[in-house]
Amino acid sequence: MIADTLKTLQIEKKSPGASTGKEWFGHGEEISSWSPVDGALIGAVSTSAKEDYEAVVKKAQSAFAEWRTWPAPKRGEVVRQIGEALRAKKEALGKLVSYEMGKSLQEGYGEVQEMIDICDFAVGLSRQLHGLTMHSERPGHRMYEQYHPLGIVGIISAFNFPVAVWSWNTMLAWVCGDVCIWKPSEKTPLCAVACQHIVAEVFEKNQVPEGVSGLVIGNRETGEWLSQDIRIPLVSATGSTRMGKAVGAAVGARLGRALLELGGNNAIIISKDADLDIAVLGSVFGAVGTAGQRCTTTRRLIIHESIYDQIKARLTSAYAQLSIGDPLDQKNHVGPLIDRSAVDAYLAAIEKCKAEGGKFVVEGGVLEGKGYESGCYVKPCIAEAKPGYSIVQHETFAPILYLLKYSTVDEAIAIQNGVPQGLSSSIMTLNLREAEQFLSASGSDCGIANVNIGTSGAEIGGAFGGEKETGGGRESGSDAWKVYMRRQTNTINYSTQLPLAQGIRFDL
Ligand code: UN1
Repeated sequence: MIADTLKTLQIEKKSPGASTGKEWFGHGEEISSWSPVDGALIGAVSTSAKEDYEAVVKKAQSAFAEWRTWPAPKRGEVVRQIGEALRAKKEALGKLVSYEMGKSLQEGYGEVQEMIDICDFAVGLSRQLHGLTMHSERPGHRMYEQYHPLGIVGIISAFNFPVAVWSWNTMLAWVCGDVCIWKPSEKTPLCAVACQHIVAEVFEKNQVPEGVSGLVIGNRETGEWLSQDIRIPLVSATGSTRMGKAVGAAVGARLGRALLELGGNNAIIISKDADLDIAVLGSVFGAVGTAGQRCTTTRRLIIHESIYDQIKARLTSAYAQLSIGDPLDQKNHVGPLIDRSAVDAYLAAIEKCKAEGGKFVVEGGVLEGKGYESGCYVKPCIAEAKPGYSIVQHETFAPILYLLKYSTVDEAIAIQNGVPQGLSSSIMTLNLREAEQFLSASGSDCGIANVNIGTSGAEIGGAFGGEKETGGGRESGSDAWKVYMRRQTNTINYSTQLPLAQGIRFDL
C-alpha cells in the first residue's frame, strides 16, 4: 500500500536531496528515512553538500530577478494550481505524512488540507498586497507606500508538521514575489521530496523560472549556512527554542530578518463555570493529538479546585479508552513518537517529574509486543504537579499532561503566564467576566488565546505564533505576509516648486 503512495508521489528508493525545481542533485552524505510506524526503511536521500547549496542559492538569485516582475495575481494563479495539485494528491501525501512522521491518518489529511487552505488564502492575497496612501504636508505632493518582494526566503521546518509549515511560508512568499529555499527536518525528508515534485510540475506547466522553489536537505550545518548567508534577507524557522536562539543570533548578527516560531508550553484553564464535556474532550485532544508533538499541544491543565477531582476522574476514564497503535489504522487515536530519542526524552521527563514530587494518575511507559516493534509507541500519561517544577516549565515533545490546581482566576492567569514560552492558551468557561479577563491586556500573554476550544488546531486565517521564548514571529494568515516583503515610502512632487518638509528654507 505504501509502495503505491510512494509511486504516486514520485519518490524513488534513493532521492537526491537538493533541487531547484525540475533539477535534482545532492552530493552530501546519505540520510535514511525509517518509519516510526513499523520501523521499516521507507527510502533514502543524499543530502545537500556545500556546492549543492551554492548552486541552489545561485539559481534562486537568478530566478528572483524574473519572478519579482510577474504581476502578483499571476503568481497567485500559479499558487491556485498548486492548491489544485494538492487536492488531487491529498490522499497520497496525507498517507506519507502519517507514515513518515507517525501522526494519525486523519491528522495527516488535516495537514494537507491546511496546505490547500493556505493556497486559497494566498490566491486572494495576491490581489490584496495593500499599502496605504498618506496626505503630504506639501502642496502638489503625493505620498504612498508600497510593498516589494524581499528576495530569497530561507525556510527551516520541523518534523512534526513536515509539509504544512513549509506551505504557510512558501505560498505567501511566492505571491509576494519572493523565492524560497527549504531546509526540511532531516527526520522527514521524503515528505519534502514529495512536495518539491508536486510544485515542480505546476511550475513547469506555467514556465515559472527554475529556482523559485529550492530544496536543501541536510542537518544542522545546512541551517547554519542559511542563517549566516547575507544573500538571504529572511529566515523563517520553526522548531525548538534552542534551535531558534541559534538561528536568531546568526541572522541578527548580520541584521537580517528572522521569523521564529518555537516551543510552546500551552495551558487550558478549566473554570468551575466550564462546559465540562467540551473541556474534557478539548483537553484530551490537545494533550494526545499528534502524540503530544505539536507546538500547540496542551501540556498543562489549570483546574479550579472545586472541580479538580471530577476532571481528574473524567480524564482518567477518557485516557483508558485511548487506543494506541498504527496511525494509518483509523481506529487508533494515538500513533508513535518520531524516534527512539524522543522516547528517551519522554521517559526522562517522567522520571524528572516523579523526582520533583509529581504523582502520576495515569502512568506512562513504552509499549512492547506486536504492532509496537518500532519501539516508538508510548502511553499518554497524566501527572499531578506544581506550577514551579522545572519539568513543568519545560516543553517535552511527548504526551505528558500536568494537572495544576487554582482557586482564583487571577491565580490561574498567573500560572498560565508563568512559563518561559508564550504560544497558545485557552480558557474553558461560560462566564463572560472570566473569558474577557483572560483575553484582556492583563490576561493571557500568548500569541494565541482561545475560549471554549483547546490550544491546538489553529485555522490558517489567523496569524500563527507566540511571544517570549516562542520567538515572536507570526506566520500564515491575517497580515503575516508583510514580513515577506519590504516596505517602501514614496513621495512624488508634481508641482513646479521644491518646498521642503518641516518648512525648512534653503534658497540659493
Ligand atoms: C506546529 O505544531 O508547529 O494549531 C504547528 C495547530 C496546527 C499547527 C501547529 N494548525 O495545532
